[in-house]
Amino acid sequence: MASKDKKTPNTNAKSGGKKKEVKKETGLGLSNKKDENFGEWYSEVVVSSELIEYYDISGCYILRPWSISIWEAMHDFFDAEIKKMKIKNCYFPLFVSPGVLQREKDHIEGFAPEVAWVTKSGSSDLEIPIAIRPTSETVMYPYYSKWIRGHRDLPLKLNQWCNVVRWEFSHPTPFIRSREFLWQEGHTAFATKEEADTEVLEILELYRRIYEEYLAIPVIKGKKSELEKFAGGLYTTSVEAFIPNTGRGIQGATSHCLGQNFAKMFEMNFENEKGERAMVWQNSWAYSTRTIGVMVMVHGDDKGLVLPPMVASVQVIVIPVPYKDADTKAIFDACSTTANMLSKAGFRVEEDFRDNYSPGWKYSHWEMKGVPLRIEIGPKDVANNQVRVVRRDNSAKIDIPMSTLVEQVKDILASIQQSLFDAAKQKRDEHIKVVHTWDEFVEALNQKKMILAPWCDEEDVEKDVKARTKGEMGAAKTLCSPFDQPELPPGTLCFASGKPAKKWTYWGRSY
Ligand code: 87F
Repeated sequence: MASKDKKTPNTNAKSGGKKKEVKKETGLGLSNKKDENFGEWYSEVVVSSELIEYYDISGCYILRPWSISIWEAMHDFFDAEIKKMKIKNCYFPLFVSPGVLQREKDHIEGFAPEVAWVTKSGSSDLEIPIAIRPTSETVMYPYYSKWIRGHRDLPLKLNQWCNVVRWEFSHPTPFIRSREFLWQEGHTAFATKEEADTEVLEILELYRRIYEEYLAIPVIKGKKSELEKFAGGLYTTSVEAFIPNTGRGIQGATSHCLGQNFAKMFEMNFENEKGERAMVWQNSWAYSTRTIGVMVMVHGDDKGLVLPPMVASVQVIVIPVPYKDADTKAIFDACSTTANMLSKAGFRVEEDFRDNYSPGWKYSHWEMKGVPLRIEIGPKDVANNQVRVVRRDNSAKIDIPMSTLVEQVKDILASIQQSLFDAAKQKRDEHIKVVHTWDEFVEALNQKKMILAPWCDEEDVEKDVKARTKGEMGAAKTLCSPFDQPELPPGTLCFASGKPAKKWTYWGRSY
């Protein structure tokens, strides 16, 4: 093992590296506290838990196996679900020719500064510079146009798992805002708007499930305002999460109905059943590695990462606790037996048999990495045919007889998954404030709340709210209008304009 890894739980610890050398228990972990120094805490957690390593290009990060395994857990779920929906995977090139990119120039205008270009090969300039995909509409749709001829070619439902590059200039944050990130992008084309509308919501439901069932993070499903929607589309739906420590909302994933805008630009039309030319209806949808950042921010604590069991590549870590004069072999054998038993039962288990680290060091290490359950086995446990189980989320310790271990581990992991969600939801809900007036709105914003307010749904009013709340912390904007709308009694007025309100909308500062 590389000497760097040995430093994990305690960046100040001596990491000498000689085998056999038993490390002192330092009890040290993170040097920043989540509630005192959130930004620094986050930067420290993502590195110390071995999710990422910083890279020498700003805004780019190395995703280490620990983060990729989380990405894979979500991938496996989502990929299987979209296959049930008859969506097929494909792969289009990373590069975009400038001509095609320009074809959607209306909506790309705002995004243009973020597009990265390849201008040289070796030392010679390319005759025509080549763009790197920031998203793949312009890459894919010329071929959709070619492949879609008649109504029998529809629906065309493709997805790709890939990287994209957006040369952001605002402050980069690992997972949350990076210049290259991983995502899946789905691009589908239908004969009718009804089919497209249905799919938008089916995909959004999968995104809700990724957040709520896998990452244990409550989200709000809703529709984006005209100002905040994807400009190239007809309407945008999203799942919105909330980071209590910063009081910011964060868009978790988006599912767009593109309408026929791109069909016009890229001439995606087909002969319908009546023999007439018709234009396709399209959707596009994506979630990215940002999901992992939201998970770290919501569940992490002062000991490091906290992984929901559903996405943990190691759900249970087994650690031998040998004492002087104790029968070490019996302890190690009990660890292996335990790990094998749990592994056979379908849990993701590992043993930490390294002999150059003390049990205490190992406890801190696996706590830092967020493993949901730790099993400690010492001489007393061997004698009693039991193990000691410690929960990462609440530090509860339980002695469990080997005879009921499998069932109990199953129950405890389920309970951890549920508790994480419940705790996150309770905290999120405490930060939601319903307001009716501008003064209440400003007060709630200063208290870092996510605000639910009746709104007239006018773009000028939204722009005005942005302008009036501009400041060091960033302006407030609409997050979404929840599908689940509270009752809006007749006569309710917009909190910002005083005009009749049309809907309830979530507002807040956001990432
Ligand atoms: C940055 C540079 C160039 C976002 C960009 O949300 C273009 C864009 O089109 C751009 N940043 N977007 C919008 C992406 C829309 C849409 N694409 C497919 C999605 C889901 C997946």
